[in-house]
This record gives sequence, structure tokens and C-alpha cells, in this order.
Amino acid sequence: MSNPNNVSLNINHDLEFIDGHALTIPTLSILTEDGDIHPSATAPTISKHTAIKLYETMRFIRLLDERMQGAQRQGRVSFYMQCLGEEAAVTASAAALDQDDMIMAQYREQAALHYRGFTLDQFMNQMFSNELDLGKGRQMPIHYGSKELNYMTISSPLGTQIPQATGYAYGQKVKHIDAKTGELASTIDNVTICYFGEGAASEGDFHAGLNMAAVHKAPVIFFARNNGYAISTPADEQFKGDGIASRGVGYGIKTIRVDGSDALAVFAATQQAREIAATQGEPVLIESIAYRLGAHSTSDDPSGYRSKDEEATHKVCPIDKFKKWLIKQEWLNEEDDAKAKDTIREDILAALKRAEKVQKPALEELISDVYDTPIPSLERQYNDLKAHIKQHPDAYPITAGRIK
Ligand SMILES: Cc1ncc(C[n+]2csc(CCOP(=O)(O)OP(=O)(O)O)c2C)c(N)n1
Repeated sequence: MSNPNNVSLNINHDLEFIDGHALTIPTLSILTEDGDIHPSATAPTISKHTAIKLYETMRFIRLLDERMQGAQRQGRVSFYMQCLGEEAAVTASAAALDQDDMIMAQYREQAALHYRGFTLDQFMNQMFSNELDLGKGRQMPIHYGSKELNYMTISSPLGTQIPQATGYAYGQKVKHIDAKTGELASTIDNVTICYFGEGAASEGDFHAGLNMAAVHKAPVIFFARNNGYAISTPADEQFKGDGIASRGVGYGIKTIRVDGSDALAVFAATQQAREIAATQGEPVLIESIAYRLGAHSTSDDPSGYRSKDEEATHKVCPIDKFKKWLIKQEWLNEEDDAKAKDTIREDILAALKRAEKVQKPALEELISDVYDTPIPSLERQYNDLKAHIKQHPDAYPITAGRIK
């Protein structure tokens, strides 16, 4: 652009406002409900190994979600969040990445973490806040993190990960910038994906993160999961533009919208987005459309704000859809699938029982390795806590120096 305002000065002599919906963004769809490729669509190239791993991850997460929702109802864990209906969006996007790409997630992306290799025991240890939890029991259940698997620990405040992802991605690009020209000198080896819900996109951090990524050309894939609700608030009470995708265009970011229940569409879009981020050194926005089929969390009851009819209308199982395609490829059969499900259910239950028996982290872990050495205010709080526990032995039963 050749003017100081950095706009396309398309002079017009008619007084005319542009309609907020002048731009409508298409939704990429590749798979039909029956597991066929739409006649006018092109299937992405996906190896049998990746396709099977993608399916196995979704299947595992569905069964884990079912069991842990039940475990919360039994009072065994305090909190849980399912990703029912969004399994393909999260898993297929993770499958299109490099293992060393950074993942900055919101909280409903357990499938991406499992795809990377987070084990059943690691999930359970985190949910039971036991001494084997990588986070040493300092976070509420489902706030996973793994340095080894390049998965940034979940933060509860919405939007936290968005500007962080921009900064992290810019850091991944720096060593590929030619010091003399300031231009990208080589393909960026690793990029960042940043997942968030359409509700989190109402946070100021969303706008700061996207604008900064666009201006400084950070290689970050923003993956907006538009699942129709921010807890009880429906999307039509959250924004009036054409979804989250229209905002990407507003920020000058390459943008695509995909059917989030279509694993092949999500895979194709994310693969392409990664290519753009790595070779052109710039951000991309993907908006996935997939209805949140379950409750927001175990603390939520959707019957208070939406009808069963509405839920039935939007009921699409992304796992079944992909499974039908796999069966047509002769990469999977019903019998093996049913047997595998039984084994996984048994494994999940066994791991749950193992994790609930593991003792809690020692009390001093609360303040250790937060700083290099605990700062005085932390020491003070820790001493106050110890005194409080001592005063109320009934409320805090101690076994072998640890709270039960
Ligand atoms: C800054 C902030 N405000 C409010 C909340 C409470 N809260 C937790 S999840 C949530 C809804 C988020 O919806 P969305 O981003 O669409 O993600 P979804 O849960 O639908 O996957 C809200 C309001 C929070 N955690 N942080």
C-alpha cells in the first residue's frame, strides 16, 4: 500500500456503508456423513499410519471422557471437561503438525496431548493430583502440561495462551530471519498452534495476540473452536460478525473456516496452514465449526439453557464419520474396533484405580521450584498453612507426613 494510512484507498463518490456481513466465509467440507469424499472435494494425502493414529486418539479420548465424567459424578475427581463433538477438530489439527511444534491449548484439547504421546497414567496422575503428576498437584484437574511433548500447561483465565502463542511463535522465527534484510531466510523448522474457543475470542488478549502476530508476522496457527457456546452463552449473544473467521480477515491474516466434525477437512486445512506459517513466516487463522455436544464441564447443566431438540439437531459424531471412511479404505473393521474399545475401557479403569491410590505430593511441593528458592511471602504462607493444618487435624487427616 502506498499511503501512510496503510489502507486500500479505493475512492468512492457514492455515500455507502459496507454491510457487516458483506463478506461471508465458506466452510471447507470433504467427508460426507457416510464417510465418502464429497464429489467436488479433494481428499488430502494422509498415510495409513497417521489416519489410524488419528482415529485411535479420538476413540481413546471419547472413552476417557465418558469414564472421567462418571468418576466426577462418583466423587472421585473434583472436575472434568469432555470434548464431545470436537474430537476431530482437535485431533486432526494436531495430526497435521510436527511433533516439535508448540501447542498452546485452552482446556478442551486433551486429544492433541494424547496424540503427542501423553499416557493414560499421566492423564490420571494429573486428575488425581497425586505425587506422580508432572505439575505436582498444583493445578485443578485437566490443566495438563508437558514440556517433553511441547504442550504448554493450561491456564484457567481465558485467552492467556493467545498473546503467549504469538510471542512464542515469533521466538521460533527469529533464528530464521536474515539480520541484514530482516526477511525470512529459511523455512521455519517449528511453529506454534494456539487453540481457543469462540468465547475466549471475546477477550482483549485475542485482539492483542492476533494483531501483534499479523504486524510482526509470527508463525502461529490460531485455531478457533467455534462450538456454539461459551458455557451457557450462545454464539448469537457473543458477536454479530460472521464468526471468528471474519476477524482474521480484519487483521490481515490468511483465514479458513472448516467443518470441525470432518477430520479430513481439518487435517487438510491445518497441513496447509502449517506450510504457510513455516515457509512464509506469518500467522493463519482456522475457525472450526463443531457443536459442543456435551455440557461445558461437570459443573454445568445445559438443560437450563438449551433444549434436547436443539442438541438432537446438531448431533454429528465426528468419530463415526471418520470411522466409516477408514472402513471403506479397509484400514479398520468393526470387530477389531469393538475389541479395542473393551480393552481401552479396562485399561482406563485400571489406571484410574492405580492413580487414586498414589499418595498426594508432599506439602512442601506447594512452594518448591516455583522460584529458584522460595521467596519470603511464599515461606510465610506455607508456615501459616502448616499451622492451620495442625490446628484442624480432623479436616486434614495426615498419613506419612502427607494430607490424604
Ligand atoms: C478471563 C476469564 N473469564 C471467565 C472465565 C470463566 N469461563 C471459563 S470457560 C468459559 C467459557 C469459554 O467458552 P469458549 O471459549 O467458547 O470455550 P468452550 O468452553 O466452549 O470450549 C468461561 C466464561 C475464565 N475462565 N476466564
